[in-house]
Amino acid sequence: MKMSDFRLDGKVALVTGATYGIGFAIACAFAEAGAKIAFNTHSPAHLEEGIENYKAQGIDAHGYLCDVTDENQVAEMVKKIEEEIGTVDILVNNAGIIKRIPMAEMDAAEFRRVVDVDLNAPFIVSKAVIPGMIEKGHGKIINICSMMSELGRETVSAYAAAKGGLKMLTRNICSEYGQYNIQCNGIGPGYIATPQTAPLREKQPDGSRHPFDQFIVGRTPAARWGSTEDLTGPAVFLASDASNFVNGHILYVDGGILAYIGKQP
Ligand code: NAP
Ligand code: GCO
Repeated sequence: MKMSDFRLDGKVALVTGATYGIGFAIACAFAEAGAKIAFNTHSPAHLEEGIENYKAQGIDAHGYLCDVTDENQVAEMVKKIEEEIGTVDILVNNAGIIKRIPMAEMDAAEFRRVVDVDLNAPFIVSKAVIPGMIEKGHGKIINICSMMSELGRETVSAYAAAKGGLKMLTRNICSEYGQYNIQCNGIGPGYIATPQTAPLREKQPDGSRHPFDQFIVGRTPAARWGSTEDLTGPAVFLASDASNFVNGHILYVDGGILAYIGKQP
């Protein structure tokens, strides 16, 4: 093993849903490690904004308008990436949504949409890049899982079902394609400060912290929310040759939440 095994020089990385938030931070770290970056968004307004966000970091990223739940759009995007940058070496299935609704009040259509973006889309995008990886003789797929791949909580039934499923999709891609030198692993972030979790951190009318914010800090041995940068080292490791014998693993990056029973009274 050489320290240069942690580098991603010349590798083509596709990070889905990466105009901001966790995906953006991971893509920026990949670029710093030497990779060429492709990202997508399903919002036309975010496409230019995303490209500008990367430019501001000195990164010449290729942005694509693509809804990851649409098989045709994904196939078209992967074809364009191959023509414009090269075959995808590294895929991060990061795009995701959450709907916080008590299960008994949730419409089946809302449940299906969450499963569509958070579970079906990683299947669709992985399926689109795996043939190119087989041809190239190597590939890395990183699925962004969650605490909810292991734990439940009120109002997030669809999200937990999807992220639990994503953990098993990770193990299955490893099982099926490990023989082609493709490693598929997951990252399970703890509670990270991004737009997705902003409603859980909103200040109360009296200026005090949101009760959920206090709950999470108390539930995390590190006693803080995670930052997007907390995820970048683990992501670079799982994208690099330094992790070539790590396969089907979910790396929880959670400040210790899953190890902790909670504060004693
Ligand atoms: P975020 O700030 O809400 O970003 C989500 C991204 O997904 C956006 O860039 C959005 O892009 C994209 N997206 C959503 N639907 C899409 C679709 N149909 N097609 C293409 N892109 C789509 O979320 P985040 O907090 O950075 O989360 C990123 C991932 O980490 C998600 O999978 C999330 O579940 C997971 N995660 C987050 C946390 C946390 O605490 N924040 C913890 C564990 C896991 P556009 O709107 O521009 O299309
Ligand atoms: C929630 C949160 C979580 C986090 C994350 C935890 O409402 O509980 O949004 O689901 O985003 O996935 O790992």
